[in-house]
Amino acid sequence: MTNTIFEEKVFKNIPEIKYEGESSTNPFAFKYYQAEEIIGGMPMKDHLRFAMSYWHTFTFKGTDPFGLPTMKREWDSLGNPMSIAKGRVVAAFEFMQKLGIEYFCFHDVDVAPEGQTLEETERNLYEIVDLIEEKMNETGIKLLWGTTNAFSHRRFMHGAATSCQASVFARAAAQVKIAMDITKRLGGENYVLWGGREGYETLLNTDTKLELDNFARFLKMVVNYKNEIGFTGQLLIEPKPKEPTKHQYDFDTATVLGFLRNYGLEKEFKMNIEANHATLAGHTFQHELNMARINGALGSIDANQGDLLLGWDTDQFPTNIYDAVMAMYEVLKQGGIAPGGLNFDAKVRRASFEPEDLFFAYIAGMDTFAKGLRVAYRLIEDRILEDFIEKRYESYSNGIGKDIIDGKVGLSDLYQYALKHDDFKLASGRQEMLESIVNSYIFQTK
Ligand code: XLS
Ligand code: CA
Ligand code: CA
Repeated sequence: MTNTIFEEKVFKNIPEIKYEGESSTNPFAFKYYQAEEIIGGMPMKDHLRFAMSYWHTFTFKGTDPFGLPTMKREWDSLGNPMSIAKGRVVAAFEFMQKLGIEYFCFHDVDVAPEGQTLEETERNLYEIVDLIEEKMNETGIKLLWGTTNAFSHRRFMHGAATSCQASVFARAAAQVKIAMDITKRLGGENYVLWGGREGYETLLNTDTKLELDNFARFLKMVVNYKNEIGFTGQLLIEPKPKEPTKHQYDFDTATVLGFLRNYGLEKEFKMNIEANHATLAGHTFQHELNMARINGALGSIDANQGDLLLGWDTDQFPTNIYDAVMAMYEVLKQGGIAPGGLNFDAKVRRASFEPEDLFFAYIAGMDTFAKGLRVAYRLIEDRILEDFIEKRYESYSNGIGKDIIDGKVGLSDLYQYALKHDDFKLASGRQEMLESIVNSYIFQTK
């Protein structure tokens, strides 16, 4: 069936992307990403677990709030929506194979058109899932995570799990059920819940207590269903502070952790941290990764970047090496990202409308994170930050510091101590020195 969709390969003019090393000037080659190269006892590809985002790569056509589509894709000329959907599957697997990407992620609506009824939507989905499954078996490409889109359709104008309308809550639940069934069938390693429109525009019309309680009720149903069907993947929540709503309930990692603990859900969910969402929350990417990691909640990563001057969710391909180094530093510190991975939740710019641009974008993102991995690995191996940090806090390993840590003293004891000790041994934080060392690791690492 698949061979009859296109007469030739979709990306026939584009070569298979291979590693050529740093000195290569070939735009269709990796300069840093060498899938099988061993770093710290593991191939690069297993550290990075790159995934393709189906929606930005295969359904995005270059629209923005001011403009119509700019991108003409070969699959879009296939006629009816189901043929287009099938063409996308064939093109997507060819694309991933050419780049050597082993995982992908998708929302239900990315892969199949919505029908007039839920039943028809489900039928459409399963027809496409059959083809996806066939392609997965043929290529060995795997599903990093599945999810549902409960935010685009007009029925979700007031939210999904936090909608004021119970029948919308029910519809969102039905969609999640179907998407979880599909994710399980395709061997998905995670299931993502991004809050979509779970938030508010104005408090004048919002019962925040009921909405947050309902959100938790919804997540409990997700956990119960996971157990009911025996889905063994990791459940992930993706924090985002705003956009589309003025305030999203999943604001950032700290907010989500507080919410989960409040409702007794903290053991069930980890975080899918997105770089652009971190910056929208006024944090660095590393801050969000770090907060998730130290709380045992770093599950997976949406590796993109925003434009700090534009200030909205631009979902650009990551090319900032500094951010990539510090992100991979957090990943290595946690001992790896599996069963999560690095999903490029990123889209090419509206004016980058040619198919080649999709390849250049992924090559740029994969090379940036590959170099980030190399640098972060060396930084940790040389204990550059570890030794400094250890020394910086050494006052807590003996004397009064140890008593504080061991819970042996209270305010009165410390009052007595402080009366006798005002000889504070303060040392410089050496920020600039450390920044300069990190820079030299970036410059010198091949
Ligand atoms: C939107 C989110 C979305 C999730 C999946 O801003 O990043 O793409 O990753 O629903
Ligand atoms: Ca985003
Ligand atoms: Ca995302």
